[in-house]
Amino acid sequence: MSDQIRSSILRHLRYSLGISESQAALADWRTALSLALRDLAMDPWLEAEKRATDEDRKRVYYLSMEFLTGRLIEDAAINLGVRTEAVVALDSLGVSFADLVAGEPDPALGNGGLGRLAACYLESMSTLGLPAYGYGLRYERGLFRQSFDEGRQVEHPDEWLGDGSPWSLGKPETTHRVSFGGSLDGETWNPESSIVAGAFDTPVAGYGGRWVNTLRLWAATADANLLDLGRFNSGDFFGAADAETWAKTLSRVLYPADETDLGKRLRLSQEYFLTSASVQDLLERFTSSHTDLERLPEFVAIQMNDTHPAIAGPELIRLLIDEHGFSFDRAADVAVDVLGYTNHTLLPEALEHWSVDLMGSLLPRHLQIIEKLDARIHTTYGPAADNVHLIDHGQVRMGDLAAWTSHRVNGVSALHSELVKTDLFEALDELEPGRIVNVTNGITPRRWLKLANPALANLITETIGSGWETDLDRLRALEAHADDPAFLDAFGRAKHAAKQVFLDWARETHGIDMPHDALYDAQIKRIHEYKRQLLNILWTISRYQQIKKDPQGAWVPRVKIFGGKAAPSYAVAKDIIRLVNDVAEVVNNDPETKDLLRIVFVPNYNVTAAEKLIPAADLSEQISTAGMEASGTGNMKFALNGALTIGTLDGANVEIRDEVGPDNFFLFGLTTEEVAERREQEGHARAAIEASCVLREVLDAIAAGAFSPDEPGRYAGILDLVWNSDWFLVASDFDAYDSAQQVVDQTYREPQEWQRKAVLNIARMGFFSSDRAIREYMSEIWNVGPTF
Ligand code: 26V
Repeated sequence: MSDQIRSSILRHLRYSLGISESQAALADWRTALSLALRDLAMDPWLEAEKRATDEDRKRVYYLSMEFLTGRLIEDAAINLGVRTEAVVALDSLGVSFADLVAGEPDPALGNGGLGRLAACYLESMSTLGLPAYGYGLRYERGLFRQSFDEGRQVEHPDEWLGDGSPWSLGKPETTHRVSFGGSLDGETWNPESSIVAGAFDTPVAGYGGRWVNTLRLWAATADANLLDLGRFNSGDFFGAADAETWAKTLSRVLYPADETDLGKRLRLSQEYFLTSASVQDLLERFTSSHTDLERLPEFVAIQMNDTHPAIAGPELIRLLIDEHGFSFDRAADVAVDVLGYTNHTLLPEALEHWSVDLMGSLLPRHLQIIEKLDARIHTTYGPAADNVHLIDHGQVRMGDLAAWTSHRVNGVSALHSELVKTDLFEALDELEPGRIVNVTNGITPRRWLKLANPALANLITETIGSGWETDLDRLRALEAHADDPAFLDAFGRAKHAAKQVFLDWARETHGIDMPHDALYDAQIKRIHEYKRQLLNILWTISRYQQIKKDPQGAWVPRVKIFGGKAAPSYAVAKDIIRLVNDVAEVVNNDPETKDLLRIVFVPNYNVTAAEKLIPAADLSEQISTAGMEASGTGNMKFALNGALTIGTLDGANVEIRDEVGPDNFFLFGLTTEEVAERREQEGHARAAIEASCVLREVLDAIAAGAFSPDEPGRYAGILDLVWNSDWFLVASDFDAYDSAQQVVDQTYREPQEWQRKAVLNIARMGFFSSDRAIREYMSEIWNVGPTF
């Protein structure tokens, strides 16, 4: 096989790229290897599509505005079973696989958890042999690249397409016209303009290479009609291209905000562009081999990843009525049977709504359909549905629209799904019991263990054999080794090796140095007040102050690692980033403390950084205000890689703790119910601060400018929030967090005890495989039977 790969690389270098071996730069070898691997995926890819068609299998369509795939080369090589062969082939050509992969762009087509979940799920659907398409947008620019300037976040454009994107196959013959604006004549829509969506396909190979699905990303394509020749000929060259510029804008940028709906008109246009192109595409596939659209639900399941594609219901209904002669009621019934909706957040500011004016001007026919859907709910359920409104106060509520046009609504952890029932869609749960279900998130063990952590993956395979890659429950067999000192030693060496990989990467990529022998304590995720990076840095300051008081004390050396981006418009989140960096500047340069406490803010956190960092971590910070983190998936990745969690009873933390056992999890903090009660108490923040001398001292130091001597008032805003409102209960949870951190230290002082707990965490993580999650979607939501 390595010979075959070698000659394929050479062939692509010469005949696809037109470059001779002696002239090839590393980037050329990278492209050639990508093309060679893509070739290996091609036969199973075409075969999968053929089989799905021949056997008339039900297909799943996963609609998502975000797919955070991470780098593709190594993942494809592993899943196609040729990683070793690819390394050997390149070696024989004098090229290092590691160097080659290190320069691969990481497509940042997502903001965070929701986009990464979509990528894990696509990979699992392929591994399970489920015929599926991921549908998304091919943003020219992904999420911004982050750097720091004097501690402040600076955003730079992301240029992920710079390498010509060898993995994505343009399909010029696959296009759909998406219409906008115009007017209604009764129920006839006369749109004002349209934009052509062109398909770009990326293969998603399942583990073992037996099945390959498609990630189809839509790009706004050049369309001759868009150039206004009249204006052009009259000399208005720029004005002539206005329509074309607007069209191209649709797939230009990914929204970097995950808490506000900025740029409303563009954002809604992007969502409709994705949804309409995808629904047209899947209907075309269906009608090419079927005649009876009434039977669509037997052959098609559409999953809406949050409300971003929630216009799918009205769009499908529109197409069934306007193009296929359905009645409104039949069309609505079919749509509900086909659609499913996953909710990923309860945060009110992230629940999308669009003004009736905007919806009416951009999508008048859809607005009309939404009004009819709203009326239908009230005729069906009568007064019991009095509180249900798809349109309210001049706003179209996309969460309610998605929920009421789906046969299943799911939350992403047990706790979150309960809150979806009680706090978000109470009427739906009462009127249609059983419609709201839970599917706890999962992660793919291929990328998050086998690829990211070869040292640990090899140890596991040596100890319990292979097979865990596709049956993660087999990790349970590691329990039998949790008391074996030789095995624990080997685990310690694997962790040590992973730390070395992270250290080398951090030094080479970012010029950051840190001690090797320390407790690596990491919090990596979007910067959000509810995730409470602030709690973490306040505690870090308290540790600094304690060490300063007792520099000879028996402190457990710690490296506090932070990673994450703030939405460019989220001022408080940006202040938190700056505070972490300012504190790092003081602590890391203090000779008395720098070997005992180090703060590292890894810039530009992304999938690649996560792959380096997670295997190296000893402690995973999952410290959100209870009730606010829908699930979390980083929490699962850390535990699978043998980090212990310090966390609140929030999201999937609850289930992680249930699985690994309370003794193997550092729990602290208020529960969801206690959070609600505490928020009702007048002056709770001030009371909590006054009861905690440790916290008080921390806040006083910040206020005195200890970390911003040139501008002592820099953090007045943050301090005011903590003292006077503290919605996220940083002050209320501080002392409990501090106590839990003391237990962390005590445990870490007993290396075998720590390692035993870490191994038990790994052994009990089987449940959190995305294969399990996808099987649940298959049986509870998509109604598709087992595959292979
Ligand atoms: C909202 C918006 C609003 C408009 C602008 C762009 C944008 C982009 C994303 C979002 C919603 C973000 C929701 C999200 O990522 N939720 C996370 O989903 C993870 C996967 O289920 C879950 O583990 C995290 O707990 C949850 O925060």
